[in-house]
Amino acid sequence: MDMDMDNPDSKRKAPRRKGDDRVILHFDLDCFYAQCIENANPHLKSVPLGIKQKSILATCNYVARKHGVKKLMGIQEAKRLCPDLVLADGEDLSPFRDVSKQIYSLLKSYSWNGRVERLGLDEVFLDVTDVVAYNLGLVNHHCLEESWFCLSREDPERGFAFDAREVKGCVWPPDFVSDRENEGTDSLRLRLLLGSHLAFYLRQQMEGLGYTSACGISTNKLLAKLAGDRNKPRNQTTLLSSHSPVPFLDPLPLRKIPGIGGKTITAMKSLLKTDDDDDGLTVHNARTNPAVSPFALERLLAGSGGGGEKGIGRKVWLLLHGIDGSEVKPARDVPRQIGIEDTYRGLTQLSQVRAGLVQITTSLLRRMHVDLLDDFDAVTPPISPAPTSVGKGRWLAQPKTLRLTTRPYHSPSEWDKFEYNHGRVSKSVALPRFVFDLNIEPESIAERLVEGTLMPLFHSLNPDKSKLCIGLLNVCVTNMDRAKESSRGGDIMAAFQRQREVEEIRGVAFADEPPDGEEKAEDTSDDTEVEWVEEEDEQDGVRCRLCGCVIPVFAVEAHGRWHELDEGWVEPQGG
Ligand code: TTP
Ligand code: MG
Repeated sequence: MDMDMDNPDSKRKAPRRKGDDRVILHFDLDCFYAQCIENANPHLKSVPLGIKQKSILATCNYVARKHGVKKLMGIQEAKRLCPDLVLADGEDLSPFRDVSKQIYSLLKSYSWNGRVERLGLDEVFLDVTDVVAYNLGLVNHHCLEESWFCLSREDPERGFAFDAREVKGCVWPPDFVSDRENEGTDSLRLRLLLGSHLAFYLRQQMEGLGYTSACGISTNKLLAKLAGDRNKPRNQTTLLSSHSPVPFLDPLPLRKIPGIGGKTITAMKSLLKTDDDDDGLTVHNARTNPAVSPFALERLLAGSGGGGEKGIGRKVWLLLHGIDGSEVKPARDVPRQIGIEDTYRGLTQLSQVRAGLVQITTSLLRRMHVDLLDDFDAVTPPISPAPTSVGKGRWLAQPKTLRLTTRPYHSPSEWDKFEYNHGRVSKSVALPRFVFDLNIEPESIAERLVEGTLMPLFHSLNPDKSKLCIGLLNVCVTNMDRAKESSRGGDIMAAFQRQREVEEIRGVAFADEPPDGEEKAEDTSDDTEVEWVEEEDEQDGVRCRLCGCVIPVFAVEAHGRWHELDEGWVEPQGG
């Protein structure tokens, strides 16, 4: 790297771009929960629809957005703006999770390198560098309009026809003029162009399942995500910044940059000596201010002063220049952990705690059957009912650890005092083997697990019964033990084989299995990697520590629960 972190004078050197030989797609489903509900109730597609969680809208469809209704708006305000707004309940996340899984499986099935990463429930990154490189070699430069995009190395007939003279969908900058004559055959433009046609094809496949989406096409995750945001809904944008992404980023509010959180923005404001509100503070303001340098940012954000990790200054500096070396993580066929939680207005009796735990644990066991058994149905309808009977099939992975987490109840008046997780305590034990017995109803297993394991854990976490006032219970299984051929007598390989066959029947290639020890790939030491999870909170509503959205105080709880989905698929219950 050509920057010297210890030398403030190095601050004006343009950072070297890295990773721009990749082609990255970022898909974000349009008004996701609303589309799920609409597909189950098609008559709702043409009316303004809001999806309600407690007293706010988790989302709303685009018909409602035309009336000024917005995501995370309070119901009252939304009704005032749009009296005809139809409200649907969005407390039960199971149908959204099922659709999310279905869309993810679809996209995964088109990947050659297995780099397919979910972000939340409705966003997916795909690294298609290899597919694009392969197709680059197939382009006939004498007949671009009759090009063929090949989706399989084995079967040249699997693919689609396309016109390689133009990028598909929107481009940025909108007035981009290509110098095709001089760009050569391996130009960045041509690779992004191929990426744009693949993105369009994949969006059409998702539409075949009933789901429209926005997509960004660029050379790294940061830029792909931001590009996709440009033209929503049901559209796509290719960032053709063959020289520099800086003009694209410069006008954006700093808070829009994933990886730059509220804490960074507050610190930055002090460095810039500005009182601009968050929307007024742009990337350009920060990038061009003489006080801002990797060195100054490091001093400000890392160590004792800022509390950030070493190297944060440089990371932020690179972000301001559109540089993000972070890899699209390899796809997982089983989640890292599965957790279910519920929030309460203060449980004071042990009998209430016990009942809550039985309910959560029953849901958790059902979720384990869906996510960890190999008999998944590849052609499930978009909204499928949660399984209610005893599970079938074989375990693809068995979690070894059971964790209970509790948190005291915080009344709404305390929400601005405490973070969402304030007072959370957890304890883990080995998960008893009887939970994997598929001949016993989940309800019976749950009763046994609560009585024999979870209640004792609860007592050790909350020894003082006289002060009981529980606001949250979370039960989670983790530490997955993937089934091996040797220990399963060949079952697991047969399972993967069956899974492949199902995929092949659908006419798509199955992604390579991620290598064992895939965690390593996530823990990359790449020094231009962006942290995709950030931390901080703020006044004026509350700035979410994870996504940077400012949300009304009353929505903090619901929003926090929603974010649990990002990490390990933790599913909140209604209530
Ligand atoms: P988003 O992708 O942020 O929103 P969206 O898909 O509804 O709308 P858009 O067309 O702008 O992409 O989030 C995906 C889903 O996650 C959303 O449908 C509802 C849910 N969600 C919450 O439950 N709470 C939240 O705070 C947010 C931001 C989203
Ligand atoms: Mg979305």
